[in-house]
Amino acid sequence: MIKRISFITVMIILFFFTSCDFLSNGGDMAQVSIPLLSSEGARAIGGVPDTITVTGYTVRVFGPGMEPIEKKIAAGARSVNMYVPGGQERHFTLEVHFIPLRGFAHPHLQSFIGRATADLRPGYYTKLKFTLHAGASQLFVVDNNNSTGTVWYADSIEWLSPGSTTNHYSPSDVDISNTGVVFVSNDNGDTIGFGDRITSNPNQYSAGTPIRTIAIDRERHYLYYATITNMLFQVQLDPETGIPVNPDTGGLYPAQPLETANLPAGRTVTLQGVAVDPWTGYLYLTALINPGTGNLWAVIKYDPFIPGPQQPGAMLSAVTESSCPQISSLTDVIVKDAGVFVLNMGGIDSAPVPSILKFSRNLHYLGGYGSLSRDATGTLFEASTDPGDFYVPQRFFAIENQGLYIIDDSNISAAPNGGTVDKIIHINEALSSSSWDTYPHEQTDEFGQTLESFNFFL
Ligand SMILES: [Ca+2]
Repeated sequence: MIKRISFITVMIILFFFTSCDFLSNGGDMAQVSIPLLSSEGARAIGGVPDTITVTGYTVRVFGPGMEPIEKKIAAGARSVNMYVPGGQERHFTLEVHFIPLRGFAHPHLQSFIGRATADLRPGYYTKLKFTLHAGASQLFVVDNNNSTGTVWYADSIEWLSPGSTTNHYSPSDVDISNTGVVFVSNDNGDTIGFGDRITSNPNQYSAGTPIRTIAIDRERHYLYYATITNMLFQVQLDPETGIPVNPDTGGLYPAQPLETANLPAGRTVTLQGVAVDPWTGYLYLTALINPGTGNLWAVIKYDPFIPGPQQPGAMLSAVTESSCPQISSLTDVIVKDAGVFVLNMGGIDSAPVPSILKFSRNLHYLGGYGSLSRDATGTLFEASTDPGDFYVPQRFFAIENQGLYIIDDSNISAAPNGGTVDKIIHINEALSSSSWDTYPHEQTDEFGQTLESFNFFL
């Protein structure tokens, strides 16, 4: 009997090794195929330049009623074949990892990403196609403590190859368009710089007003920006070039103002953060609104395309601090596969609230993580890089990279060199302390700056 079980076990193991795509033989699975080479029929991954060498692929799947799936595929694979639980709205991400060769225009890019959504019938076969755009990138971190400003960059949070460039603008945010062009907004002047890489002399898009934050829809080719006067704008990007220049006229596309003055929830008092849901094109906004009974912090789900009373754009739903007491004061927002994440900060001498709040795409509160790093008095910040210890989380960055990258700003004085104790944080979408990492790895008030000299916003 023992021998028989062993034989069956070996056969099962062999089965999985020889046909590892058969995740289950249950009747609720659907087969999905992604051709990677043109010899496999219509190649699914158009848009890969010949100035890169592909080093591998990752496929991720999520959807209602199923556990997320992640599958790694070696570089030489001809196609991806996998079994996925059948059902509606299976969201597939194909990430193509590569190393750049000579002549690749965007060496800060680390992957291309494509997305596809499919309804899968159990027992049926579906072939997926992807249009790829810029994916994971080097970490670009805006540092805006004075009127000159710096954009830091490094290959990873390990910061093995630090570098920086001083820009003539006062950088407030950075994002990357579908082709890999880098956009940096400016909250002192009124421009958004864009170019193939970070440069002190980029091309300029004049916004007319200083810009607090930007977000780029790489699927639908729009740049969004929110001004320090709390207006929201949409600018078309050319899909071929990824820049806001109309190829027919050579001129810049105009900025379309979107409706924010009369959101159904009330007047927008401040607009802090804007994020794009790449799956739908909807925006998520972090804002202080006034419904007429006083100011309320809110996370707003927003459709930028729906016709409005004067301008396009309308709120679809919102969650405010009156219904979600964990909301205190909000800075930035990001949309990942796992949901909508916002950066939250209470007063240092107020009741603690989580520093990161997680919501479903329909803005149901799913939980929080972290708190302000307080000293023994409980009323002052204390330098710490321990999991869950935050200063003032200001902004998400590296939007297409896996997990959450966060600028954690402070004005804690670092005694020997007079700067402030600031750090950058990485944590996974599950908000697991075991995934927590910071740069620098350790900090104290006295030696806040080790290898870097971040100042950020405070
Ligand atoms: Ca600071």
